[in-house]
Amino acid sequence: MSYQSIDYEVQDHIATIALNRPETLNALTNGMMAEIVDALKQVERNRDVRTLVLTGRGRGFCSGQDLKALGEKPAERDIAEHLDRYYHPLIKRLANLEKPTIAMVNGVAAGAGMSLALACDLRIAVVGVRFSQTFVRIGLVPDSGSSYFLPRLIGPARALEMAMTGMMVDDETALQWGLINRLVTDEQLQKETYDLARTLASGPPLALGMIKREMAYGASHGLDQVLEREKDFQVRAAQTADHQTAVEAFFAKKSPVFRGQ
Ligand code: T3D
Repeated sequence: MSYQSIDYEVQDHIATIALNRPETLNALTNGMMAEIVDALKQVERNRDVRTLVLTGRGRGFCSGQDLKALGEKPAERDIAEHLDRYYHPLIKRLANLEKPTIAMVNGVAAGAGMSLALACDLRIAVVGVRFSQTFVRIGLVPDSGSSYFLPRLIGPARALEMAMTGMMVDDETALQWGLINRLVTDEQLQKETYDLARTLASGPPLALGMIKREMAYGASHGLDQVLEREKDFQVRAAQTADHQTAVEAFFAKKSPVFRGQ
């Protein structure tokens, strides 16, 4: 599939999806969401890809739903169908991808555009970045997973304040609140992101996939269930060739080479 609204490339085991409608700050259209889902399927299928970077072209990361695409009578659209058909498959596929994901947040992230950043595992953002749950500003409520991810990430009080006011959260606040992992200059953004992506791409792929699932499970289950889940995953991890070779590498005082086996 050749893409109109995104760029997709793979280099050194790292896939990059770049939203590419900069004139709208990368607002989401149905076509763009279908393309992202298609690219995510490629990331899933391609064993050569070990890490995903999601970013935007131009000065924005993503401004959420393309408001122009809603037409003249937005209140009359079938929003449930729209969410079911486009947003939910995208967010689920991104959040459930069994490979590490990094949002390289190059600029403003608003509405479902912020949800996209939240659905990634890690966020590296540029100085000057802004985040907003703009939904309320247009009389809507958070969707695309924002009300799932946001309170878990920054706590219910801050999540509610963002959702109820649509306030803009600036770069330093985002870092202080734990909305982002790192805040870097424009010049450092690519290097910091891809250094981290390379670190993740050289890790044990099977264990990394399980770590994602373990942490998500841990966030919404009790201790007894979590201990059982950890045991299940640890049994699987311990049976991998990657575990065996990493222990051998430790005693040989060498760096392990993980093969995803
Ligand atoms: O069916 C469904 O609706 C379900 C799904 C809903 C999910 C949602 O995401 S709802 C929320 C939709 N998004 C928004 O409400 C955000 C709208 N945008 C903004 O509030 C602001 O643009 C930003 C805060 C993101 C950035 O502000 P600023 O001042 O840096 O930029 P700007 O001047 O507002 O925008 C620059 C251009 O991008 C501008 O076009 P122009 O005037 O230069 O031709 C603007 O119209 C365009 N743009 C920005 N956001 C969108 C957009 N065009 C279409 N859709 C957008 N979301």
